[in-house]
Amino acid sequence: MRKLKLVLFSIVGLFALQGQAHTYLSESTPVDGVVVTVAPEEIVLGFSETVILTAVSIREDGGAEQALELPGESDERFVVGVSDLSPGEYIVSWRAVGADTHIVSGEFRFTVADA
Ligand SMILES: [Cu+2]
Repeated sequence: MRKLKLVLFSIVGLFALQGQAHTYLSESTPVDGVVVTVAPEEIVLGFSETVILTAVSIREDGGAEQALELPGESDERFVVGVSDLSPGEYIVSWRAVGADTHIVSGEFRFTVADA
């Protein structure tokens, strides 16, 4: 029984370590969930470590996805241009390859309010 507990603790510890090792999005502009009154002209994505950004797209909620132009280099922080965002709710989706070669992805949303 004692051995089993030890094994279980080891497994839990291993998962915790792996979780920490994964790259994650540590900051974004606009911030997830925010309501802005001025439409942003750029999207900023900041990661916990250097990544290769492989895809960023934006879509208005219920609308078609629009791929955004990627900055080429690997980096921790990326500025991606967007243009002509009319009032509405937007979802930014991203995908990147972390330093540990794992593929990570996620999304965040923001609302452009009617002026
Ligand atoms: Cu990882």
